[in-house]
Amino acid sequence: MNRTLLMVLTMATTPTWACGELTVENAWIRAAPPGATALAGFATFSNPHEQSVLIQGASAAGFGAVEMHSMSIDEAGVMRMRRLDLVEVKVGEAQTMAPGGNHLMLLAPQKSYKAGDTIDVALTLCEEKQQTVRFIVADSAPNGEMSSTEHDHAHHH
Ligand SMILES: [Cu+2]
Repeated sequence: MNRTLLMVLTMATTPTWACGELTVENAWIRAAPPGATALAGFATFSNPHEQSVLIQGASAAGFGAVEMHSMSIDEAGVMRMRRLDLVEVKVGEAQTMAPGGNHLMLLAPQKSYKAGDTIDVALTLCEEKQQTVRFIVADSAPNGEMSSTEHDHAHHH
């Protein structure tokens, strides 16, 4: 976590952040062929507290690093991923990480995973506070949801 950034954000808006755990649904990691250098994780986070909760980082045993990324498609149609230092989960507004949008990027796996395996990811929510979330490895979203981006791609191919 970038301490300077958090200080700037805090001074700019003077909010107080809740430090409690998030409600997590549909936590899954897309199955990838052996030798993949990164896996993408998705979930829907909602906030049962009275102030925003900040996800400030993540880590997982068996991976070199876990980053939070946004994804967009530039004018040339090329997918761009950008690293996020913070993801804010507002009260009453679910933060959805789904294919085509924000996601967790689990880098440098030390072994390969197959559908049905589970991976525990520790989210850093505030100083000294972590929440461990169990993700299931799957070929597609467990609830069958399809992001708008995926939907578009399905029609174009
Ligand atoms: Cu990414």
